[in-house]
Amino acid sequence: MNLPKIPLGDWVDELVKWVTVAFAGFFSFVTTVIEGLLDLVVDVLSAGPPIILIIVLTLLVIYTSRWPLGIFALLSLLLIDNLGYWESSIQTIAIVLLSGLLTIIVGIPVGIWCAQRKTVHRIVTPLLDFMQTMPAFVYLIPSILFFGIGVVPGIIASFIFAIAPTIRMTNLGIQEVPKDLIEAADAFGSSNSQKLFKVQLPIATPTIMAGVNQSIMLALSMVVTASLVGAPGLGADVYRAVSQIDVGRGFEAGLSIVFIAVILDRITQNLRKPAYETVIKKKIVFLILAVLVIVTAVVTGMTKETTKDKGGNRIGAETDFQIIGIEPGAGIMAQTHQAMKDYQLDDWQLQEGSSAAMAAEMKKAYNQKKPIIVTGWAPHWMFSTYDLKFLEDPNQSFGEVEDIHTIVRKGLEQDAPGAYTILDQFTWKPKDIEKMMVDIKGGTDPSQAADQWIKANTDKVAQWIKGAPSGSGQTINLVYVAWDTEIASTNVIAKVLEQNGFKVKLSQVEVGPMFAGVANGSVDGMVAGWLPSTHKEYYDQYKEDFVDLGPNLHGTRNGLVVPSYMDIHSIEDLK
Ligand code: PBE
Repeated sequence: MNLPKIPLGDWVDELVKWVTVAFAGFFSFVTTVIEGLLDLVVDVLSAGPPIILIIVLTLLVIYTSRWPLGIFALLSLLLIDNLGYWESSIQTIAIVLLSGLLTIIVGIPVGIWCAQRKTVHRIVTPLLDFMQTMPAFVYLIPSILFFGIGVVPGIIASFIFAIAPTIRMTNLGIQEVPKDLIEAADAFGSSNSQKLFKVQLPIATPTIMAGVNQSIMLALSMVVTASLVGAPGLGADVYRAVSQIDVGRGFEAGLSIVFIAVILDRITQNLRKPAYETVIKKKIVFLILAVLVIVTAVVTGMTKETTKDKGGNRIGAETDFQIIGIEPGAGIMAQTHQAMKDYQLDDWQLQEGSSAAMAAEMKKAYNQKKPIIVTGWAPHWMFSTYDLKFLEDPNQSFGEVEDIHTIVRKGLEQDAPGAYTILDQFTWKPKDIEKMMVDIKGGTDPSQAADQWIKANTDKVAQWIKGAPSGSGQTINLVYVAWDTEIASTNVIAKVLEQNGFKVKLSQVEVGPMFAGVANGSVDGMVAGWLPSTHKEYYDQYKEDFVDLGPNLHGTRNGLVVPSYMDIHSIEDLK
C-alpha cells in the first residue's frame, strides 16, 4: 500500500511544543515546588550523621516487621554507608518518598472517584493501561522539555509510571466492601461521606496499602531510568557504572538499591499491622515520627538560610551553579571535573544526563534568552543553529584540538579485508560532518542524510573505497554512542560499507561498552575515538586489544559552551 505516512510523531511534537510554551509558568511553578520539597526531604534525612537515620530506620523496621528483619536493615544500611553510597541512597529514598507521596495524594482520590462513578472508571482504566505499558523512557522526553533536566522530570516520570496500582487497588478495595455493610450503613441513614470514611475506606485499607506499596516499588524501579535525565542518587551511580563499564561499582550501587527496596517494601507492607503493635500503639509511633520530622525540618530550615549563600558569582547565581553535562562516561565529563578543580569552581555542580537532554536544555534556555552553561563540542549542529561560544580555557583543562580515530577489532583485516580497507581510508573534514549533522537535526533520517551526503561527495567516497575488495554479504558490526557527531559519522561509513557488499549492523551503546566491545572482539569497529585526550582513559585501558586505524577527522574541540548573549568569556569568570 502506498499511503503516505500519518505524521503522528509530528503532531505529538507540535502538541508538546505548544504545551511547553503555553504552560511555561505552570511548569516552572511545579519545578520549583518539587525541587523545594525534595531539598527539604533530603535535608531532613541527612540532618544528623548517617548513624541517626540508620537507627531510626532500623527501629521502624523492627517495629513493623520484627527484629530479625531489623538486624538485616541495620547491617545493610551500615554496609551502604561503608561502601560510600549513603548520600546517593538518601537522594534515592527522598525521590521515592516524594513520588510515593504524590501517587498517594493523587491516586487515592482518583481511585475513590472510580469506585463511585462507572463512567470515570471506564475512562480511567484504559488510560492507566496506556500509562503502564508505554515504556517509561518515553515520558522522560516531554518531561525534560517541560521541567528541564534534573530530578523533577525523573520524579514526574516515576509518578506517571507508578500511580496505576494505587488507583486500581483503591478502586478495587472499595468495590469489594461487602454489600450488606453498605446497606446497613444506608439503613442507619449515614451520609455519603460518612459511608466513605467510616465504612468503605477502613475496610478497603489493606487493599489500598497493597497498592501504595506496589506504587512505591515501581517508583524505586524507575530510579535508574530517571538518572538518564539527570536525577541524582543510586540510579545515577548505576548509570555511571554502565557508561564506564565499572562492574564493581555497578554491583555496589545495585546492591544498595536492593537493600533499600527490601527495607521500604517491608515498612510499607507492614505499616498497617505492625508486628509490635501490642507493645507500643501505632498512633504513638507515628506521633513520635511526625514530631521528629517536623522538628528536624524546622531546625534544618533555619540553619539553612544562613549557609545557603554560595558566594557572589553573578553567573553562578543566574544558573544555579549548574553546568549541564552529558552521559556520565563521556570524556568531556571527566575533563569538566578536571576543569572544576583547575579553576577551583567548588560551588559548581556538573549535572549528568545525556547529549539529547543537554541539547533540549540548551534549546529551552536559548528560546527564552536565559543563561545556561553546557559541556559542548565542535563540530556540532548547535553552533550553526544557535549563536554560541566556547568559554576560554587558559589552563587547557579541555586539552587541545583533537582527532577522531577509527578503531577496529583485531582480526578484522583477515576476516573482512574490504571493510578493513574502507574503514582505514575513511577520512573527512569538520564541515562535511557538520553538513550532515544539520540535516539530521532538521529532521532528515540519519541513514537518509548519509545517502544524500554520499551522493554529493562521490569523489571523497571514491578515495575511501579505493582498492578495497567488495564484500560478499558479511555482516560488519559497528558501535557508536548517541552523540550527534557519531550518529552522523557512523551512518555515513555504514552506508559506504553497505554499498560495497557488506551488511552493516549498528548498535548504540555507552562509551565504556563501545571501547570494551571492540577490544573483546564482540563488535568489528567504531569511528568514535576522540584522541589524544578525551578518551585517553578508555584508550589506555584497552589499547593492547584493538587496532587503531588513525584519525578519520581532524579539528575537534571540547569545552564549556554558552550562548553569545551571555556576558562571560572565560571559565575563570565562573570562580
Ligand atoms: N563528546 C563527543 C564525546 C566524544 C564525542 C565530546 C561528547 C566525549 O566527551 O566523550
